[in-house]
Amino acid sequence: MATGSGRYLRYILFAVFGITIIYFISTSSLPSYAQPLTSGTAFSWERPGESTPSSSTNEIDDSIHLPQTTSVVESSQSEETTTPNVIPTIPSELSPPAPGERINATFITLARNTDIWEIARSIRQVEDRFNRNYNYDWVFLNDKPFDETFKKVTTSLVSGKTHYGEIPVDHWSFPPWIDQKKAEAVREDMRRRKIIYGDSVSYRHMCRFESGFFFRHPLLQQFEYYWRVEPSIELFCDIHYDPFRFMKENKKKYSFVLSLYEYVETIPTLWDSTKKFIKAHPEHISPDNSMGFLSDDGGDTYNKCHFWSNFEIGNLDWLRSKPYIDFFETLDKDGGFFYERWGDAPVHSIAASLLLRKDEIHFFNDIAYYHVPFTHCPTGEDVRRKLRCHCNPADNFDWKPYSCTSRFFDLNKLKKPEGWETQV
Ligand SMILES: Nc1nc2c(ncn2[C@@H]2O[C@H](COP(=O)(O)OP(=O)(O)OP(=O)(O)O)[C@@H](O)[C@H]2O)c(=O)[nH]1
Ligand SMILES: *[C@@H]1O[C@H](CO)[C@@H](O)[C@H](O)[C@H]1NC(C)=O
Ligand SMILES: [Mg+2]
Repeated sequence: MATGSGRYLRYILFAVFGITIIYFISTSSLPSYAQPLTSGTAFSWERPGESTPSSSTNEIDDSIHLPQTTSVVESSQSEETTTPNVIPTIPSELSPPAPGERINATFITLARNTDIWEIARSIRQVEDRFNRNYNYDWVFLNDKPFDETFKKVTTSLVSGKTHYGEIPVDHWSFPPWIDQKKAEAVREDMRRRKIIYGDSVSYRHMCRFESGFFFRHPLLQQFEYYWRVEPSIELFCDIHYDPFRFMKENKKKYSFVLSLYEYVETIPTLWDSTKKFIKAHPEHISPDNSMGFLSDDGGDTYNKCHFWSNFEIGNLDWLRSKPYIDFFETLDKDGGFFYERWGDAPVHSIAASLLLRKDEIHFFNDIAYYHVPFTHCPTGEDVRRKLRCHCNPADNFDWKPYSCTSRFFDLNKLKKPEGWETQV
């Protein structure tokens, strides 16, 4: 009996204690933390003079990119002690309000389901540094169906619309003219010589797909420009303008941030196929081309220079054009994607250098980028400070001997950014 009523008393004490705790939590000031982010009052993207606190911050229109600092300060005064200062300063000159117009463009990522957390990192950085204010769409492609986790996580991270597509089998397999035995022998040989990805079948499908097919996927037909994003990249600086718009307004078709020499074992006969193409299709070669970027002897031999294609912003209509397709098909027929290990970087680079005018290729000094193992950190302290960069300038690869970027500058008679000599 005594133990029974003791237990009863303990229940009551627990209940009272529990209710007290719930009361404190529900009346504490914690929720006001989140409130400004959703209510649109303390954290406002409204235009001066406009006050529709319920309007969605996700809509793409020109009103969302004009942070109104005075209203922020005023409305947060009453909550001074509990509300974090989400817009601490007047927007700097280099983060101007994004204008309303959007380009017909998308981000594009090729990935496996297992890449989810690596691509999540990349997306977060692209969003934080740029896309949160622009809300461009993002297309994801895979040779297998994407799983629910992949779709859920990426949809929650991307501020624009997300699209998920499967790659048609034809675009991710051996074409009928490839001798499978010969291809297998090559892989075995490359495995013994320890050539990176040399024994991989899927890596070859990936390189062929990126070279000749991604831009023809139905999900990309609706777009004019693309920005390729790979897993585990980093962006070190704010992007203070719309690179898509820059590309369009300046009639650029292809762009890069890093360039280097290709590993020769992977492309021994790529230049032979290229020369064959030049001979067969002289009409496709631009009169003002960048052969000087690719060759030191007027086109006789390839110097292995290429733009590093894990970052690229480019024009899809150019890739879908007859000159590019004719080039890709010449290479594809020769079989080097399987009999060697041709990468999409030299393929895109040779095409851009031969088919485009020099001034259609752009180097983005102000997009700071890392993909293992190379870093592009903008040259020029002033730029780095204004763009709030967090890369170490000593890591910048641009002016090192193994980079081809100096060559690009010389060929185009561009003035190298101040301070480049100190990084050689
Ligand atoms: N769906 C799919 N995507 C792939 C496959 N292999 C590579 N990818 C994607 O293709 C892109 C390039 O592949 P990576 O493995 O990053 O190749 P890499 O950049 O040359 O080498 P790393 O130094 O390993 O990054 C990445 O976006 C990958 O997610 C594959 O078999 N299936
Ligand atoms: C975007 O570009 C694609 C490819 O050029 C085109 O087919 C499509 O009509 C364009 N969409 C808009 C809205 O302009
Ligand atoms: Mg990669």
